[in-house]
Amino acid sequence: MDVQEIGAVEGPESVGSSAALDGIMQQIAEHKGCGTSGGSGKASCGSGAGQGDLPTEIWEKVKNHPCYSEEAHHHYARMHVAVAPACNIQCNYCNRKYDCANESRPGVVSEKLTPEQAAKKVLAVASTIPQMTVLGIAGPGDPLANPEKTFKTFELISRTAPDIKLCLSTNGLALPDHVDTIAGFNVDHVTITINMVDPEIGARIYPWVFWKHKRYTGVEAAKLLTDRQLQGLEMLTERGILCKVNSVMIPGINDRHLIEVNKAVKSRGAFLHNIMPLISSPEHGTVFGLTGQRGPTAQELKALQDSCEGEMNMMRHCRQCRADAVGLLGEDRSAEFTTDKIMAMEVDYDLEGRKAYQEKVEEERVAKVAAKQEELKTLAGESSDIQLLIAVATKGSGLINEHFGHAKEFQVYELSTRGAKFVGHRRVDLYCQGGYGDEDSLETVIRAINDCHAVFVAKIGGCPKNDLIKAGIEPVDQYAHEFIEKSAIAWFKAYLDKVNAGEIVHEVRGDAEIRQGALINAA
Ligand code: CLF
Ligand code: SF4
Repeated sequence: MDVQEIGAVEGPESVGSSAALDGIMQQIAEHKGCGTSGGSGKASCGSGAGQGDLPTEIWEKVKNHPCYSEEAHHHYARMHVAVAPACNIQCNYCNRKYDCANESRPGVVSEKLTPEQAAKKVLAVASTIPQMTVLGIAGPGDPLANPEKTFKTFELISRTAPDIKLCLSTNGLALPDHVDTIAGFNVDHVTITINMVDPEIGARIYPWVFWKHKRYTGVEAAKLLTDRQLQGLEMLTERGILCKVNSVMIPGINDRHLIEVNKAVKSRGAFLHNIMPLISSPEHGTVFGLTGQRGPTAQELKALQDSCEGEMNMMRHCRQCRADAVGLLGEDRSAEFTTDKIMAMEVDYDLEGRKAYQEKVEEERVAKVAAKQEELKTLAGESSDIQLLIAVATKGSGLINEHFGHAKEFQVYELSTRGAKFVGHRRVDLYCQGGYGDEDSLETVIRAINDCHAVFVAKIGGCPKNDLIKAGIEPVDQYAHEFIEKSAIAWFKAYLDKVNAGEIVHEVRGDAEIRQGALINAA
Protein backbone atom coordinates (compact mmCIF):
# COMPACT_ATOMS: atom_id res chain seq x y z
CA MET A 1 0.00 0.00 0.00
CA ASP A 2 1.49 3.27 -1.04
CA VAL A 3 -0.80 6.07 -0.14
CA GLN A 4 0.39 9.64 -0.06
CA GLU A 5 -1.83 12.47 0.95
CA ILE A 6 -0.34 15.79 0.02
CA GLY A 7 -1.90 18.82 1.61
CA ALA A 8 -5.46 19.61 2.50
CA VAL A 9 -8.32 21.01 0.52
CA GLU A 10 -8.56 24.73 0.89
CA GLY A 11 -11.78 26.30 2.12
CA PRO A 12 -14.36 27.96 -0.09
CA GLU A 13 -12.64 31.30 0.40
CA SER A 14 -9.78 30.02 -1.75
CA VAL A 15 -12.01 30.23 -4.80
CA GLY A 16 -10.58 33.18 -6.74
CA SER A 17 -11.98 36.65 -6.49
CA SER A 18 -14.47 37.79 -9.07
CA ALA A 19 -12.06 40.65 -9.86
CA ALA A 20 -9.39 38.14 -10.90
CA LEU A 21 -11.88 36.23 -13.00
CA ASP A 22 -13.17 39.44 -14.58
CA GLY A 23 -9.59 40.30 -15.51
CA ILE A 24 -9.14 37.04 -17.34
CA MET A 25 -12.53 37.37 -19.02
CA GLN A 26 -11.50 40.83 -20.22
CA GLN A 27 -8.33 39.39 -21.72
CA ILE A 28 -10.40 36.78 -23.46
CA ALA A 29 -12.65 39.40 -24.96
CA GLU A 30 -9.56 41.10 -26.39
CA HIS A 31 -7.95 37.85 -27.53
CA LYS A 32 -9.56 36.80 -30.78
CA GLY A 33 -8.36 33.23 -31.09
CA CYS A 34 -4.72 32.35 -31.27
CA GLY A 35 -3.72 33.50 -34.71
CA THR A 36 -3.32 31.29 -37.70
CA SER A 37 0.38 31.25 -38.31
CA GLY A 38 1.11 27.89 -36.73
CA GLY A 39 3.03 25.10 -38.33
CA SER A 40 1.52 22.35 -40.38
CA GLY A 41 -1.16 20.05 -39.14
CA LYS A 42 -2.46 22.39 -36.47
CA ALA A 43 -5.93 22.97 -37.86
CA SER A 44 -8.14 20.99 -35.57
CA CYS A 45 -10.41 21.51 -32.64
CA GLY A 46 -8.34 20.61 -29.61
CA SER A 47 -6.89 17.39 -28.28
CA GLY A 48 -10.44 16.08 -28.73
CA ALA A 49 -9.75 16.07 -32.47
CA GLY A 50 -10.73 12.82 -34.11
CA GLN A 51 -9.61 10.85 -37.14
CA GLY A 52 -11.44 13.10 -39.58
CA ASP A 53 -10.01 16.31 -38.10
CA LEU A 54 -6.31 15.58 -38.54
CA PRO A 55 -3.99 14.71 -41.43
CA THR A 56 -3.49 10.93 -41.59
CA GLU A 57 0.18 11.00 -40.58
CA ILE A 58 -0.63 13.09 -37.49
CA TRP A 59 -3.60 10.91 -36.58
CA GLU A 60 -1.38 7.83 -36.75
CA LYS A 61 0.97 9.44 -34.22
CA VAL A 62 -1.71 10.57 -31.76
CA LYS A 63 -4.52 8.04 -32.07
CA ASN A 64 -3.30 5.83 -29.24
CA HIS A 65 -1.32 8.39 -27.25
CA PRO A 66 -3.41 9.13 -24.14
CA CYS A 67 -1.97 12.63 -23.65
CA TYR A 68 -2.03 13.82 -27.26
CA SER A 69 -5.60 12.64 -27.92
CA GLU A 70 -8.38 13.26 -25.41
CA GLU A 71 -10.41 10.53 -27.05
CA ALA A 72 -7.53 8.04 -26.70
CA HIS A 73 -7.12 8.74 -23.00
CA HIS A 74 -10.30 6.85 -22.18
CA HIS A 75 -8.81 3.70 -23.68
CA TYR A 76 -5.00 3.75 -23.69
CA ALA A 77 -2.48 3.90 -20.86
CA ARG A 78 0.95 5.39 -20.40
CA MET A 79 3.78 4.64 -18.05
CA HIS A 80 6.70 6.67 -16.76
CA VAL A 81 10.06 5.37 -15.61
CA ALA A 82 11.88 7.48 -13.04
CA VAL A 83 15.42 7.32 -14.45
CA ALA A 84 16.22 11.05 -14.40
CA PRO A 85 16.82 12.40 -10.87
CA ALA A 86 18.92 15.53 -11.54
CA CYS A 87 17.68 18.93 -12.68
CA ASN A 88 19.42 21.91 -14.22
CA ILE A 89 16.99 24.66 -13.18
CA GLN A 90 14.96 25.59 -10.12
CA CYS A 91 11.24 26.29 -10.37
CA ASN A 92 9.46 28.01 -7.48
CA TYR A 93 6.73 25.34 -7.60
CA CYS A 94 9.15 22.46 -7.15
CA ASN A 95 10.81 21.01 -4.10
CA ARG A 96 13.60 18.65 -5.10
CA LYS A 97 12.41 15.89 -2.85
CA TYR A 98 9.22 15.83 -4.90
CA ASP A 99 8.51 14.82 -8.48
CA CYS A 100 9.04 17.17 -11.38
CA ALA A 101 6.03 19.44 -11.59
CA ASN A 102 6.52 19.53 -15.36
CA GLU A 103 4.79 16.23 -15.65
CA SER A 104 3.93 15.03 -12.19
CA ARG A 105 1.99 15.90 -9.20
CA PRO A 106 4.24 16.92 -6.38
CA GLY A 107 4.56 13.49 -4.84
CA VAL A 108 7.52 11.41 -3.94
CA VAL A 109 8.81 8.93 -6.51
CA SER A 110 8.73 5.52 -4.92
CA GLU A 111 11.87 4.24 -6.62
CA LYS A 112 14.50 5.62 -8.92
CA LEU A 113 15.47 3.14 -11.63
CA THR A 114 18.53 2.32 -13.69
CA PRO A 115 17.92 2.11 -17.47
CA GLU A 116 18.12 -1.69 -17.24
CA GLN A 117 15.53 -1.82 -14.45
CA ALA A 118 13.38 0.60 -16.41
CA ALA A 119 13.49 -1.61 -19.52
CA LYS A 120 12.46 -4.62 -17.48
CA LYS A 121 9.63 -2.63 -15.94
CA VAL A 122 8.34 -1.55 -19.34
CA LEU A 123 8.21 -5.15 -20.54
CA ALA A 124 6.46 -6.24 -17.35
CA VAL A 125 3.84 -3.51 -17.62
CA ALA A 126 3.32 -4.04 -21.35
CA SER A 127 2.77 -7.74 -20.73
CA THR A 128 0.17 -7.02 -18.06
CA ILE A 129 -1.57 -3.96 -19.52
CA PRO A 130 -1.97 -4.52 -23.29
CA GLN A 131 -3.43 -1.04 -23.78
CA MET A 132 -0.21 0.57 -22.42
CA THR A 133 1.06 2.22 -25.58
CA VAL A 134 3.40 5.00 -24.44
CA LEU A 135 6.54 5.15 -22.35
CA GLY A 136 7.34 8.62 -21.05
CA ILE A 137 10.41 9.87 -19.24
CA ALA A 138 9.33 12.83 -17.15
CA GLY A 139 11.60 13.03 -14.17
CA PRO A 140 11.69 13.13 -11.24
CA GLY A 141 14.25 15.76 -12.39
CA ASP A 142 14.75 16.73 -16.02
CA PRO A 143 15.37 13.93 -18.57
CA LEU A 144 17.83 16.05 -20.54
CA ALA A 145 19.81 16.93 -17.44
CA ASN A 146 20.35 13.14 -17.29
CA PRO A 147 20.93 12.44 -20.99
CA GLU A 148 22.92 9.20 -20.65
CA LYS A 149 20.26 7.50 -18.51
CA THR A 150 17.40 8.83 -20.61
CA PHE A 151 18.82 7.78 -23.96
CA LYS A 152 20.11 4.45 -22.69
CA THR A 153 16.55 3.70 -21.54
CA PHE A 154 15.15 4.66 -24.95
CA GLU A 155 17.74 2.50 -26.66
CA LEU A 156 16.88 -0.58 -24.59
CA ILE A 157 13.15 -0.15 -25.02
CA SER A 158 13.18 0.58 -28.74
CA ARG A 159 15.04 -2.72 -29.17
CA THR A 160 12.84 -4.91 -26.94
CA ALA A 161 9.40 -3.29 -27.26
CA PRO A 162 9.27 -1.69 -30.71
CA ASP A 163 5.50 -1.05 -30.68
CA ILE A 164 5.71 1.30 -27.70
CA LYS A 165 5.82 5.02 -28.43
CA LEU A 166 8.62 6.94 -26.74
CA CYS A 167 7.79 10.24 -25.10
CA LEU A 168 9.85 12.85 -23.32
CA SER A 169 9.13 15.84 -21.13
CA THR A 170 11.71 18.54 -20.45
CA ASN A 171 12.14 22.04 -19.10
CA GLY A 172 13.91 22.78 -22.42
CA LEU A 173 17.17 24.27 -21.15
CA ALA A 174 19.31 21.49 -22.63
CA LEU A 175 16.94 20.68 -25.48
CA PRO A 176 18.78 22.29 -28.44
CA ASP A 177 21.82 20.12 -27.65
CA HIS A 178 19.83 16.88 -27.91
CA VAL A 179 17.37 17.36 -30.74
CA ASP A 180 19.29 15.15 -33.18
CA THR A 181 19.56 12.32 -30.65
CA ILE A 182 15.84 12.60 -29.89
CA ALA A 183 15.04 12.40 -33.61
CA GLY A 184 17.48 9.49 -33.96
CA PHE A 185 15.44 7.43 -31.48
CA ASN A 186 12.24 8.17 -33.43
CA VAL A 187 10.76 9.96 -30.45
CA ASP A 188 7.59 11.44 -31.93
CA HIS A 189 6.32 13.28 -28.87
CA VAL A 190 8.20 15.85 -26.81
CA THR A 191 6.78 18.10 -24.11
CA ILE A 192 8.44 21.37 -23.11
CA THR A 193 7.27 23.22 -20.02
CA ILE A 194 7.11 26.89 -20.99
CA ASN A 195 5.67 29.20 -18.35
CA MET A 196 6.76 32.53 -19.85
CA VAL A 197 8.33 34.24 -22.82
CA ASP A 198 9.04 37.42 -20.86
CA PRO A 199 12.19 37.13 -18.68
CA GLU A 200 10.82 39.68 -16.17
CA ILE A 201 7.96 37.26 -15.48
CA GLY A 202 10.35 34.33 -15.65
CA ALA A 203 12.47 35.81 -12.87
CA ARG A 204 9.45 35.42 -10.55
CA ILE A 205 9.17 31.73 -11.40
CA TYR A 206 12.79 30.59 -11.74
CA PRO A 207 15.40 31.65 -9.14
CA TRP A 208 18.26 30.11 -11.10
CA VAL A 209 19.33 27.97 -14.05
CA PHE A 210 22.59 26.06 -14.42
CA TRP A 211 24.12 26.04 -17.89
CA LYS A 212 27.63 25.27 -19.15
CA HIS A 213 29.05 24.93 -15.63
CA LYS A 214 27.68 28.31 -14.54
CA ARG A 215 24.73 29.34 -12.39
CA TYR A 216 22.60 32.20 -13.73
CA THR A 217 20.01 34.06 -11.66
CA GLY A 218 17.18 36.56 -12.08
CA VAL A 219 16.23 38.00 -15.45
CA GLU A 220 19.45 36.74 -17.04
CA ALA A 221 18.55 33.16 -16.08
CA ALA A 222 14.99 33.50 -17.36
CA LYS A 223 16.20 35.02 -20.64
CA LEU A 224 18.57 32.13 -21.20
CA LEU A 225 15.82 29.63 -20.43
CA THR A 226 13.17 31.13 -22.70
CA ASP A 227 15.63 31.51 -25.59
CA ARG A 228 16.69 27.87 -25.30
CA GLN A 229 13.09 26.62 -24.93
CA LEU A 230 11.86 28.42 -28.04
CA GLN A 231 14.93 27.41 -30.02
CA GLY A 232 14.42 23.76 -29.02
CA LEU A 233 10.75 23.94 -29.94
CA GLU A 234 11.55 25.27 -33.41
CA MET A 235 14.23 22.62 -33.97
CA LEU A 236 11.84 19.81 -33.03
CA THR A 237 8.93 20.99 -35.13
CA GLU A 238 11.26 21.45 -38.12
CA ARG A 239 11.98 17.73 -37.82
CA GLY A 240 8.27 16.83 -37.71
CA ILE A 241 8.29 15.87 -34.02
CA LEU A 242 4.97 16.60 -32.32
CA CYS A 243 5.56 19.08 -29.51
CA LYS A 244 3.28 19.69 -26.59
CA VAL A 245 3.84 22.74 -24.42
CA ASN A 246 2.92 22.52 -20.76
CA SER A 247 2.35 25.75 -18.87
CA VAL A 248 1.65 26.09 -15.18
CA MET A 249 -1.00 28.76 -14.54
CA ILE A 250 0.16 30.90 -11.61
CA PRO A 251 -2.47 33.53 -10.75
CA GLY A 252 -1.04 37.03 -10.48
CA ILE A 253 2.28 36.01 -12.07
CA ASN A 254 1.76 34.47 -15.51
CA ASP A 255 -1.99 33.89 -15.88
CA ARG A 256 -2.66 36.69 -18.37
CA HIS A 257 0.80 36.30 -19.89
CA LEU A 258 0.02 32.70 -20.90
CA ILE A 259 -2.01 34.07 -23.80
CA GLU A 260 1.29 35.51 -25.13
CA VAL A 261 2.98 32.19 -24.47
CA ASN A 262 0.23 30.47 -26.41
CA LYS A 263 0.79 32.73 -29.42
CA ALA A 264 4.57 32.30 -29.22
CA VAL A 265 4.47 28.50 -29.13
CA LYS A 266 1.78 28.23 -31.77
CA SER A 267 3.79 30.38 -34.16
CA ARG A 268 6.72 28.00 -33.67
CA GLY A 269 4.66 24.94 -34.57
CA ALA A 270 3.62 23.49 -31.20
CA PHE A 271 0.94 20.85 -31.72
CA LEU A 272 -0.74 21.05 -28.34
CA HIS A 273 -0.86 23.45 -25.41
CA ASN A 274 -1.57 22.11 -21.94
CA ILE A 275 -2.31 24.83 -19.38
CA MET A 276 -2.27 23.22 -15.94
CA PRO A 277 -3.24 24.69 -12.57
CA LEU A 278 -0.48 25.50 -10.10
CA ILE A 279 -0.64 23.05 -7.24
CA SER A 280 0.64 24.81 -4.19
CA SER A 281 0.34 23.98 -0.51
CA PRO A 282 2.69 24.80 2.39
CA GLU A 283 3.17 21.05 2.94
CA HIS A 284 4.92 20.77 -0.42
CA GLY A 285 7.78 22.88 0.91
CA THR A 286 8.00 24.84 -2.35
CA VAL A 287 8.68 28.58 -2.52
CA PHE A 288 5.16 29.16 -3.82
CA GLY A 289 3.67 26.84 -1.21
CA LEU A 290 5.48 28.62 1.62
CA THR A 291 4.67 32.13 0.37
CA GLY A 292 0.97 31.35 0.02
CA GLN A 293 0.84 31.63 -3.76
CA ARG A 294 -2.56 30.25 -4.70
CA GLY A 295 -3.54 28.12 -7.67
CA PRO A 296 -6.39 29.04 -10.03
CA THR A 297 -10.03 28.15 -9.51
CA ALA A 298 -11.78 25.83 -11.94
CA GLN A 299 -13.45 28.73 -13.76
CA GLU A 300 -10.25 30.76 -14.03
CA LEU A 301 -8.46 27.77 -15.55
CA LYS A 302 -11.28 27.00 -17.98
CA ALA A 303 -11.59 30.64 -19.04
CA LEU A 304 -7.89 30.77 -19.91
CA GLN A 305 -7.99 27.43 -21.74
CA ASP A 306 -11.07 28.55 -23.68
CA SER A 307 -9.35 31.78 -24.66
CA CYS A 308 -6.44 29.90 -26.20
CA GLU A 309 -8.57 27.41 -28.09
CA GLY A 310 -8.67 29.34 -31.35
CA GLU A 311 -6.99 27.08 -33.85
CA MET A 312 -4.55 25.74 -31.27
CA ASN A 313 -5.03 22.27 -29.87
CA MET A 314 -5.61 22.58 -26.14
CA MET A 315 -5.11 19.67 -23.78
CA ARG A 316 -7.59 19.60 -20.93
CA HIS A 317 -7.27 16.03 -19.69
CA CYS A 318 -3.81 16.23 -18.08
CA ARG A 319 -3.66 14.58 -14.66
CA GLN A 320 -0.30 16.14 -13.65
CA CYS A 321 0.87 12.64 -13.01
CA ARG A 322 3.83 11.29 -11.09
CA ALA A 323 7.19 10.58 -12.68
CA ASP A 324 6.58 6.87 -12.04
CA ALA A 325 2.87 6.71 -12.93
CA VAL A 326 1.47 3.60 -14.60
CA GLY A 327 -1.98 3.10 -16.11
CA LEU A 328 -4.78 5.09 -17.65
CA LEU A 329 -4.52 8.82 -16.95
CA GLY A 330 -6.44 9.26 -13.72
CA GLU A 331 -5.51 5.87 -12.32
CA ASP A 332 -2.18 4.87 -10.85
CA ARG A 333 -1.10 1.25 -10.87
CA SER A 334 2.56 1.95 -10.04
CA ALA A 335 2.37 0.00 -6.78
CA GLU A 336 1.72 -3.18 -8.78
CA PHE A 337 5.09 -2.76 -10.49
CA THR A 338 7.69 -2.13 -7.82
CA THR A 339 11.20 -3.36 -8.58
CA ASP A 340 10.76 -6.35 -6.24
CA LYS A 341 7.58 -7.42 -7.98
CA ILE A 342 8.97 -6.89 -11.46
CA MET A 343 12.05 -8.96 -10.79
CA ALA A 344 9.83 -11.82 -9.64
CA MET A 345 7.52 -11.56 -12.68
CA GLU A 346 7.44 -13.92 -15.64
CA VAL A 347 7.47 -11.50 -18.53
CA ASP A 348 5.74 -12.66 -21.69
CA TYR A 349 5.92 -9.84 -24.22
CA ASP A 350 3.25 -10.97 -26.63
CA LEU A 351 3.33 -8.47 -29.49
CA GLU A 352 0.53 -10.23 -31.41
CA GLY A 353 -1.64 -10.44 -28.29
CA ARG A 354 -1.16 -6.72 -27.68
CA LYS A 355 -2.15 -5.94 -31.27
CA ALA A 356 -5.26 -8.10 -31.04
CA TYR A 357 -6.31 -6.42 -27.80
CA GLN A 358 -5.82 -2.97 -29.28
CA GLU A 359 -7.90 -3.90 -32.32
CA LYS A 360 -10.77 -4.68 -29.96
CA VAL A 361 -10.28 -1.31 -28.28
CA GLU A 362 -10.54 0.34 -31.69
CA GLU A 363 -13.85 -1.44 -32.34
CA GLU A 364 -15.18 -0.06 -29.03
CA ARG A 365 -14.05 3.42 -30.00
CA VAL A 366 -15.85 3.23 -33.33
CA ALA A 367 -19.05 2.09 -31.59
CA LYS A 368 -18.76 4.94 -29.08
CA VAL A 369 -18.32 7.61 -31.76
CA ALA A 370 -21.21 6.17 -33.83
CA ALA A 371 -23.51 6.24 -30.78
CA LYS A 372 -22.58 9.86 -30.09
CA GLN A 373 -23.21 10.89 -33.70
CA GLU A 374 -26.58 9.19 -33.70
CA GLU A 375 -27.66 10.91 -30.49
CA LEU A 376 -26.42 14.28 -31.78
CA LYS A 377 -29.13 14.16 -34.43
CA THR A 378 -31.71 14.72 -31.68
CA LEU A 379 -30.24 18.19 -31.09
CA ALA A 380 -30.58 19.22 -34.74
CA GLY A 381 -32.86 22.22 -34.96
CA GLU A 382 -32.37 23.24 -31.31
CA SER A 383 -31.44 26.92 -31.14
CA SER A 384 -30.87 27.33 -27.40
CA ASP A 385 -27.68 29.07 -26.26
CA ILE A 386 -27.71 27.23 -22.94
CA GLN A 387 -24.32 25.80 -22.07
CA LEU A 388 -23.68 23.85 -18.88
CA LEU A 389 -21.27 21.43 -17.22
CA ILE A 390 -21.83 17.92 -15.96
CA ALA A 391 -19.53 15.66 -13.91
CA VAL A 392 -19.12 11.97 -14.75
CA ALA A 393 -17.87 9.06 -12.65
CA THR A 394 -15.94 6.68 -14.91
CA LYS A 395 -13.31 3.96 -14.71
CA GLY A 396 -12.50 4.38 -18.41
CA SER A 397 -13.55 3.10 -21.86
CA GLY A 398 -15.80 6.16 -22.25
CA LEU A 399 -18.48 4.59 -20.04
CA ILE A 400 -20.42 5.77 -16.98
CA ASN A 401 -19.16 2.84 -14.98
CA GLU A 402 -18.07 4.12 -11.56
CA HIS A 403 -20.05 4.39 -8.31
CA PHE A 404 -20.28 7.88 -6.84
CA GLY A 405 -18.66 6.76 -3.60
CA HIS A 406 -15.71 5.09 -5.33
CA ALA A 407 -14.80 7.95 -7.67
CA LYS A 408 -11.35 9.46 -7.14
CA GLU A 409 -12.06 11.97 -9.87
CA PHE A 410 -14.94 13.19 -11.98
CA GLN A 411 -14.61 13.98 -15.66
CA VAL A 412 -16.28 17.23 -16.67
CA TYR A 413 -18.15 17.72 -19.95
CA GLU A 414 -19.61 20.90 -21.37
CA LEU A 415 -23.02 20.40 -22.95
CA SER A 416 -24.56 22.64 -25.58
CA THR A 417 -26.53 22.21 -28.78
CA ARG A 418 -23.16 21.39 -30.39
CA GLY A 419 -22.94 18.24 -28.27
CA ALA A 420 -20.81 17.05 -25.35
CA LYS A 421 -17.22 18.22 -25.03
CA PHE A 422 -14.66 17.04 -22.48
CA VAL A 423 -13.35 20.12 -20.66
CA GLY A 424 -11.49 18.79 -17.64
CA HIS A 425 -11.56 16.65 -14.56
CA ARG A 426 -11.77 17.20 -10.82
CA ARG A 427 -9.86 15.08 -8.39
CA VAL A 428 -11.74 14.38 -5.14
CA ASP A 429 -11.48 12.55 -1.86
CA LEU A 430 -13.22 9.19 -1.84
CA TYR A 431 -16.73 9.58 -0.44
CA CYS A 432 -17.05 5.91 0.48
CA GLN A 433 -14.42 4.90 3.00
CA GLY A 434 -14.48 1.47 4.60
CA GLY A 435 -18.04 0.92 3.42
CA TYR A 436 -19.41 4.15 4.90
CA GLY A 437 -20.04 7.57 3.46
CA ASP A 438 -17.77 10.32 4.78
CA GLU A 439 -19.66 13.61 5.15
CA ASP A 440 -16.45 15.69 5.18
CA SER A 441 -15.41 14.15 1.88
CA LEU A 442 -18.85 14.81 0.44
CA GLU A 443 -18.43 18.51 1.12
CA THR A 444 -15.14 18.53 -0.78
CA VAL A 445 -16.72 16.59 -3.66
CA ILE A 446 -19.53 19.14 -3.88
CA ARG A 447 -17.03 22.02 -3.87
CA ALA A 448 -15.04 20.30 -6.63
CA ILE A 449 -18.08 19.91 -8.93
CA ASN A 450 -20.00 22.95 -7.72
CA ASP A 451 -20.04 24.44 -11.23
CA CYS A 452 -21.85 21.35 -12.62
CA HIS A 453 -25.59 20.97 -13.08
CA ALA A 454 -25.57 17.17 -12.77
CA VAL A 455 -23.35 14.27 -11.83
CA PHE A 456 -23.61 11.04 -13.84
CA VAL A 457 -22.82 7.85 -11.93
CA ALA A 458 -23.27 4.10 -12.23
CA LYS A 459 -24.77 4.01 -8.73
CA ILE A 460 -25.28 6.32 -5.76
CA GLY A 461 -26.63 5.94 -2.23
CA GLY A 462 -29.57 7.85 -0.76
CA CYS A 463 -27.59 10.16 1.56
CA PRO A 464 -25.19 11.66 -0.96
CA LYS A 465 -28.06 11.88 -3.44
CA ASN A 466 -30.03 14.14 -1.10
CA ASP A 467 -27.05 16.32 -0.28
CA LEU A 468 -26.24 16.77 -3.97
CA ILE A 469 -29.82 17.76 -4.72
CA LYS A 470 -29.70 20.28 -1.85
CA ALA A 471 -26.54 21.73 -3.42
CA GLY A 472 -28.35 22.06 -6.76
CA ILE A 473 -26.52 19.20 -8.49
CA GLU A 474 -28.76 16.52 -10.02
CA PRO A 475 -27.53 12.95 -9.45
CA VAL A 476 -28.13 10.97 -12.64
CA ASP A 477 -27.90 7.16 -12.51
CA GLN A 478 -30.27 6.16 -15.28
CA TYR A 479 -27.44 5.80 -17.81
CA ALA A 480 -25.33 3.36 -15.78
CA HIS A 481 -22.73 1.53 -17.93
CA GLU A 482 -23.71 3.43 -21.08
CA PHE A 483 -21.47 5.66 -23.22
CA ILE A 484 -20.75 9.03 -21.61
CA GLU A 485 -21.27 11.40 -24.54
CA LYS A 486 -24.34 9.67 -25.94
CA SER A 487 -25.95 9.70 -22.46
CA ALA A 488 -24.97 13.30 -21.78
CA ILE A 489 -26.53 14.45 -25.06
CA ALA A 490 -29.74 12.53 -24.31
CA TRP A 491 -29.94 14.09 -20.83
CA PHE A 492 -29.24 17.56 -22.23
CA LYS A 493 -31.99 17.19 -24.83
CA ALA A 494 -34.44 16.30 -22.05
CA TYR A 495 -33.16 19.28 -20.01
CA LEU A 496 -33.79 21.66 -22.91
CA ASP A 497 -37.25 20.20 -23.42
CA LYS A 498 -38.08 20.91 -19.76
CA VAL A 499 -36.74 24.46 -20.02
CA ASN A 500 -38.72 25.03 -23.22
CA ALA A 501 -41.87 23.67 -21.57
CA GLY A 502 -41.38 26.00 -18.60
CA GLU A 503 -41.01 23.07 -16.18
CA ILE A 504 -37.61 24.30 -14.99
CA VAL A 505 -35.64 27.54 -15.19
CA HIS A 506 -32.04 27.31 -16.33
CA GLU A 507 -29.67 28.90 -13.81
CA VAL A 508 -25.95 29.54 -14.09
CA ARG A 509 -23.87 27.67 -11.47
CA GLY A 510 -21.02 29.11 -9.38
CA ASP A 511 -17.29 28.41 -9.39
CA ALA A 512 -15.58 25.20 -8.22
CA GLU A 513 -12.35 24.30 -6.48
CA ILE A 514 -9.33 22.55 -7.90
CA ARG A 515 -8.09 20.03 -5.36
CA GLN A 516 -4.79 21.13 -3.88
CA GLY A 517 -3.82 17.99 -2.05
CA ALA A 518 -5.43 14.95 -3.60
CA LEU A 519 -4.67 11.33 -3.02
CA ILE A 520 -2.00 10.73 -5.61
CA ASN A 521 -1.02 7.13 -5.41
CA ALA A 522 -3.25 4.52 -3.89
CA ALA A 523 -3.17 0.80 -4.45
FE1 CLF B 1 4.15 11.09 -19.90
FE2 CLF B 1 3.94 13.54 -20.60
FE3 CLF B 1 4.50 11.76 -22.40
FE4 CLF B 1 2.10 11.87 -21.36
S1 CLF B 1 2.25 12.48 -19.15
S2 CLF B 1 5.79 12.30 -20.71
S3 CLF B 1 3.06 13.43 -22.60
S4 CLF B 1 3.33 10.05 -21.61
FE5 CLF B 1 0.16 13.41 -19.85
FE6 CLF B 1 0.74 13.07 -17.33
FE7 CLF B 1 -0.25 15.36 -18.16
FE8 CLF B 1 2.14 14.69 -18.78
S5 CLF B 1 -1.25 13.41 -18.19
S6 CLF B 1 1.43 15.05 -16.75
S7 CLF B 1 0.62 15.52 -20.15
FE1 SF4 C 1 11.47 20.66 -10.52
FE2 SF4 C 1 10.99 19.92 -13.01
FE3 SF4 C 1 11.34 22.54 -12.43
FE4 SF4 C 1 13.40 20.83 -12.39
S1 SF4 C 1 12.18 21.44 -14.18
S2 SF4 C 1 12.91 22.36 -10.83
S3 SF4 C 1 12.48 18.95 -11.56
S4 SF4 C 1 9.65 21.22 -11.74
